[in-house]
Amino acid sequence: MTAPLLLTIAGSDAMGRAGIQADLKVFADHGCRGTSIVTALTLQDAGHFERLNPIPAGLLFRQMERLEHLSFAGVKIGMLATAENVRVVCDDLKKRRPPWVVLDPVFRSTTGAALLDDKGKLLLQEELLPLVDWITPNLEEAQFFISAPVTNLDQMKKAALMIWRSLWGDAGKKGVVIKGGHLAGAPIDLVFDGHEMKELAGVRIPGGPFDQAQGRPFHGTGCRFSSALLAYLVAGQKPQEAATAAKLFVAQWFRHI
Ligand code: PXL
Repeated sequence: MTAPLLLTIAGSDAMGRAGIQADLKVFADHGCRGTSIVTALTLQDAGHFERLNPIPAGLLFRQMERLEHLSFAGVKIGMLATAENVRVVCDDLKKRRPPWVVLDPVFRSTTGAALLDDKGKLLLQEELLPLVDWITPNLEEAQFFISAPVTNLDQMKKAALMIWRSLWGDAGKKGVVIKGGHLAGAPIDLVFDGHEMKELAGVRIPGGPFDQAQGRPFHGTGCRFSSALLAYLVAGQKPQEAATAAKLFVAQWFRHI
């Protein structure tokens, strides 16, 4: 059997910690073949985000056209940068209808830079979310989607339920993982597949991505988590198991860099 073919639609991070470079590595780590479509070029190094350069929507569309003949087992969507790019991706998904789509909303870089414009956030919520299967918002993104504070586990549970219900009704394979890396206490992620709510406990690793004491913000965990989640879903794992495996995979990565 040939390895599953996956697509990442995301920004470029020349350092390879985040974005398409990271996604392609994660796909390969899980025995998948990978293709990529670039939405933006970032200029950054560790801890310093200099500039976001969105790819014009027409050029994004041209990249998609070149891959039109391929049939993907799954698509991961990361940073989109502009509302125009969100629109192009929506149109492509409607045509392509891939079996699995995982969306990491990516509103901001770890250093705080905006990675999606305001119109883009609204369009993503209204038009893109209903087209995908799994979404992996952090606390800030979940808060935007429900227009209410999401700063503790209780609020994360309410948010997961609200997001799921507002998007998918009773669709079966869809779900949301709210990433709690920015919680005040232990970093707990919350997985909700429409049936079961599961907490994924984590530990704050000294020097790791959410260790505020380390001084240098550390990026790439969100990209890797969503790409690994896609690979496990495509491999046929149950969503709750896929999310658990993805969290473990990311934890192993940042222990070793
Ligand atoms: O972590 C968010 C993110 C996503 N995609 C790219 C990035 C970043 C953060 O820097 O560079 C390409």
